[in-house]
Amino acid sequence: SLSDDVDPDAATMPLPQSDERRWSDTSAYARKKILQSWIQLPNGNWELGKILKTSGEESLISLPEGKVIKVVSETLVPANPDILDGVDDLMQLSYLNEPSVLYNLNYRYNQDMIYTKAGPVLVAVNPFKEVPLYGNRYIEAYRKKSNDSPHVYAIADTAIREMIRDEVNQSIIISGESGAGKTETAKIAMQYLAALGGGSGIEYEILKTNPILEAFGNAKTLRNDNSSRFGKLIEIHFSESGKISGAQIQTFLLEKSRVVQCAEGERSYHIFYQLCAGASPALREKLNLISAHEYKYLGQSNCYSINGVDDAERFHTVKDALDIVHVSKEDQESVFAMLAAVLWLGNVTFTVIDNENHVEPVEDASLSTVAKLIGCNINELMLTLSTRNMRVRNDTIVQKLTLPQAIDARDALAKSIYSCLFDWLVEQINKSLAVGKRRTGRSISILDIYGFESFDKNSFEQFCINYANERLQQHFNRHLFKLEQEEYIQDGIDWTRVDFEDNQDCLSLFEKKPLGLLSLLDEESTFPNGTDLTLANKLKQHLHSNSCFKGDKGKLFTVVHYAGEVTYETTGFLEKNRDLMHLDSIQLLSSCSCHLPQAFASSMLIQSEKPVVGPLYKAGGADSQRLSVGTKFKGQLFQLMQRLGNTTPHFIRCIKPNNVQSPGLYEQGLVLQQLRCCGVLEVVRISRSGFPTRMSHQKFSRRYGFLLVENIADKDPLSVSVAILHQFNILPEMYQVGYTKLFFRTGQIGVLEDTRNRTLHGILRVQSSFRGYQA
Ligand code: AOV
Ligand code: MG
Repeated sequence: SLSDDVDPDAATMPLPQSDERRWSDTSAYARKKILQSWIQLPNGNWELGKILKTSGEESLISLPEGKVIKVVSETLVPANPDILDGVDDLMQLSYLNEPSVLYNLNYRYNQDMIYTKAGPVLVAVNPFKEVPLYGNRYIEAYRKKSNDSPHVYAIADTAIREMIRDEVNQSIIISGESGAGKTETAKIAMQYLAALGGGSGIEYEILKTNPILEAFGNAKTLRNDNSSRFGKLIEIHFSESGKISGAQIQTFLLEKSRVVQCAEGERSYHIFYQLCAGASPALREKLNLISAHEYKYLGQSNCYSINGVDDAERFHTVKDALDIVHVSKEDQESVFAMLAAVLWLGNVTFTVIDNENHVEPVEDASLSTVAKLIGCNINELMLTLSTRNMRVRNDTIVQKLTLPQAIDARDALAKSIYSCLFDWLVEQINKSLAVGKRRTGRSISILDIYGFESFDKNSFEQFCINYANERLQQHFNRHLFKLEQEEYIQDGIDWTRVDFEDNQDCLSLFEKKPLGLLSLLDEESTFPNGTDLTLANKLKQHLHSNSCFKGDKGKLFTVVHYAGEVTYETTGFLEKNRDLMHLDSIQLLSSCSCHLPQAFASSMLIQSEKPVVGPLYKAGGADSQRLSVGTKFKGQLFQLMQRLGNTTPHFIRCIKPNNVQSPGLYEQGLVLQQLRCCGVLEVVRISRSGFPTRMSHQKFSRRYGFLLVENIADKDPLSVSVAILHQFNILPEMYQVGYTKLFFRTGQIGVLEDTRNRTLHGILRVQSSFRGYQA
């Protein structure tokens, strides 16, 4: 039922029956003289076989090892002729089916050609090793257009050109699972923009934001040794002459919980280990630093180092980068003091002081170091960690904390110091990169967020990360499928719809009010008696009939995401969504003698969205006007989508070829699953069968009308256009005439442009030789 301009038999092809054959063009083999076919082995992988004989129901196939097997002809999937091996755009494949695409990407991957076009989308397969594709020589080649193989550089180049030509802001939107290569790809794109738009020196600063943000916002996870734990949009501004004039970075929802807790085999943020390994003896002494494994926050996951990474060396890289973005030495030292304070907070312990299990912090070196590093009174620190001021009617009463409450208070303080520090750094960077007066409004934004994640245990963080990925997926769908096809239909052209996996249902599951995941979570977060279990029950009660939701036992529930099912455990959801910061802690920070804690305290108070509990508010419940983490994140994502909606997007899809971060290992099943869920093959199909070039009747008749032999003086643009098409024998299947526009298949307009150029050239030559004759 899919239209397909390459295979004339497409319309008569039987509908694919199973998922595996969603794209298989199983046409009549004997009739079409197809020589090779893909055979699916019992392990799911595909192998290329020669068709020896087909007779109706069954076919004889010879496999590479010389084995001959008999298969049901229906199951054959046509393979492309060898001449198409490794084509650099999947659009060029005669047979567009899953095994052919898998094979093509694999063929290229084996030769370090990790980039392949899928129509308008660039597919990048992570090499997990250095590949010789980058640097000045390559940048130069793409700039001069002497290299036209698919590359991030080519995408960045197109973005710059289109920004200048159309005067429209551009975006480079990078997506893919965790560990697929988004962050590396974003850096490669930045490298190209910096090389072409450089000159003022600001480009150097822009590149140096990467090591800083990665140190503070990336960590080793089970999926990726350098996993981004925040989302990032960097908007690079250009002057009229195409030179970089500044940049602005926006970050999204940093994973705070990692500061105090991370899973076995994972690490906290890189900067902690870098500081412990790389600090000079003087700094060590000043911060009272000990080694990483002596800090409880870092010790709990039993993982201190990353293969091939020298944390001490990275520390120096980060310090140099901080210099370059104008963070003063003094501020840098304050930053390191905050990091040390967070680490030492984790080592603060408590003792029980009465028979009601109330506790107070042990007065040891950990506690006094924290007080010294943030510059507060040690007694006030002790009180903040062991008591809570509460307003009951008109009195303020002091409540003593039990051990779990005190640990929560301590960890909350550590998390907020860290996340404020992160925001503060981004603010400093933005000040340094500020666009200034030379702003033209032209920009290229690069989006690099945390990729889709599915672990054995998934919590609130994965919930938010995967929700963000759903949003991004919809942007991709809208742009490449929905809007494209709507334009065809609106203009009344003959078009058979290409189906795509719309993820609106899953997004609605998150966003619907009042019965969506986020609303229900918010509601339960405001109930004083809400627990992780009551939340799980509430979700199951209201959402059990939603096709994207599955209730599981206890605190578990499953969401059917575009990229697969993920089972979440509600443990900690309410607390993380509320993200309460006790006023006592904010007051403690504002009383500090160091300037960073003071700045953090005021930013926490100013940020009206920040829920605060304390004497001003009722105990246990957050002020209802303050936004929860989930709702705030949703708002940020909406804004992001709006901003991206005003740009011309360029999409890059990163693919992770294996789960062990190894070079040279290409797992068919894993790659296929990623290609399927992000709709890469549908994109190719739509581009191939679609009409990507379009021009209004007016513009077309103006541009090519002079080529006509007949007189067109009093004709309307539509008639002129049709006359042009006829005169140049453009085949009817190569174009469509819409109400307002003409639509062309790929490459068609080129023929006309050539004629136009030749004719114009001829006219000019005649003119100049005429002038020459006169002279
Ligand atoms: P991600 O950004 O997509 O994951 P990264 O960009 O961090 O993934 O890539 C993971 C690792 O793959 C990198 O640390 C490199 O070792 C390797 N890699 C990726 N692209 C390339 C390349 N072009 N050349 C060489 N090595 C590469 V996450 O942030 O976890 O979603 O949240
Ligand atoms: Mg990343």
